Amino acid sequence: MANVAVVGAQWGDEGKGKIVDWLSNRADMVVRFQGGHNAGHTLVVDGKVYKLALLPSGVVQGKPSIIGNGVVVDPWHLVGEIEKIQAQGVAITPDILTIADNACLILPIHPALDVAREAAASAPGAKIGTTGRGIGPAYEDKVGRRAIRVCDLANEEDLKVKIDRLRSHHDPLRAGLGLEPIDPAALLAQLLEIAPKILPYVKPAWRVLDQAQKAGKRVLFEGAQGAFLDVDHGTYPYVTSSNTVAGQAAAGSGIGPRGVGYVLGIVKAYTTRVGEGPFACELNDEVGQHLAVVGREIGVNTGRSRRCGWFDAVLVRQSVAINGIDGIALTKLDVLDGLKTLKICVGYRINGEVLDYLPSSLKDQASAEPVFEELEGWTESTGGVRSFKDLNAHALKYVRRIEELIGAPVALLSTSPERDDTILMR
Ligand code: 2SA
Ligand code: MG
Repeated sequence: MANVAVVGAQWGDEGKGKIVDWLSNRADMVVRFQGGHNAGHTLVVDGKVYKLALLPSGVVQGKPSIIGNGVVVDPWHLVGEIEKIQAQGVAITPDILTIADNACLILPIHPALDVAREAAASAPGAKIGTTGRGIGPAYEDKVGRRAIRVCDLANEEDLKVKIDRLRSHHDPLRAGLGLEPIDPAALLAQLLEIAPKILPYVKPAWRVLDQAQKAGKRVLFEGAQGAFLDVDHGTYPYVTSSNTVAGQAAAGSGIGPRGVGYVLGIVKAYTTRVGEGPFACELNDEVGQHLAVVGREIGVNTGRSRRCGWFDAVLVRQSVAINGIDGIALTKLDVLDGLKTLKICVGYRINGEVLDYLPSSLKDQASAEPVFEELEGWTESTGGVRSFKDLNAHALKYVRRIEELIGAPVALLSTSPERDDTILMR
């Protein structure tokens, strides 16, 4: 199949950046279909490091790239990111970058609301641990049918009307949080100032995609976050506000479901999550410390430390089902080097019963106790191993057991941050 969708199969930070980098080399076009600048990918191309949050990874390699309708776009952040990447010597032109005209904007009022709400959340469990980028409030305005969209930037009168509509919704909310009312003239001026920097890239993205399809181009759909941060399928309410699963690659870019192609789930050889929420396999001991330190588990985007734990096969099996994952890329196996015994979660004990799936109720999720299976670890280094036959027997056994438990094959194995340390398993 020509097209590939890359999705996080856990709670984000599975190492999508490196795999997307590796795959975008082989694609003709790269598309972002959800989330916003709450994503954070580091790309290393020809020894140069690029940090992207909103731009699709393809731009760095000069591949036509699309910011799809499912993305929420902070135009000021975007212009800043374009300028930063351009300063690194990458040409970003309207031939390379398309911004969907029907994508919704993140306005300065959104991060302000996001941050104020988090700060005001004092009841137990009320804090989500968001990235503070305004993602949630922007999607609220989108589904509330009052968002300002990218296409509105071309029309001052439309902007005025929409700003008024936003005021009637937001001003009471802002007052409740001690924020000043929206200053409509200032917001309008800000939007009119940024508009000419955005509009050259704005197109009906679905058409660009349709034409690429008809010309036989290979498209890479670049997911952000992970399946258990999905607003429907994740550990709600400790989720992001978009659908992060592979199905969204179609709706969030304007292509039919068959156009999505092969679904590659990115899976870390252990589990991490950032922010609040249930995490049955979390380790607060020296093994957790090992994973955090050796795995350098610090967020690209917000610099927050990630919570770490054992591999959760129950979670990933569920992810394989809800995403329609055809194969996985298993990352950071080398982080497990040197651990004597490895554990894999194969069930959850909840209210005295063992379940082989994660139930939807937050209470059940929070009380779930992992049922573990133990495997022998290895002392050999798997870091940088470039051929399947060079993996030691215990590491291979661990990989094979994961495949069995999750019901999907390991299509790629990544053994270091270097792009070339990627083993094609099949
Ligand atoms: P928000 O800001 O509303 O999306 O936050 C809601 C929850 O979602 C979590 N969240 C994330 N967790 C892990 N990684 C994220 N982004 C990755 C990064 C990018 C990736 O490296 O920064 O893997 O694609 C991410 N974005 C949001 C957040 O911690 C809250 O729990
Ligand atoms: Mg990341």
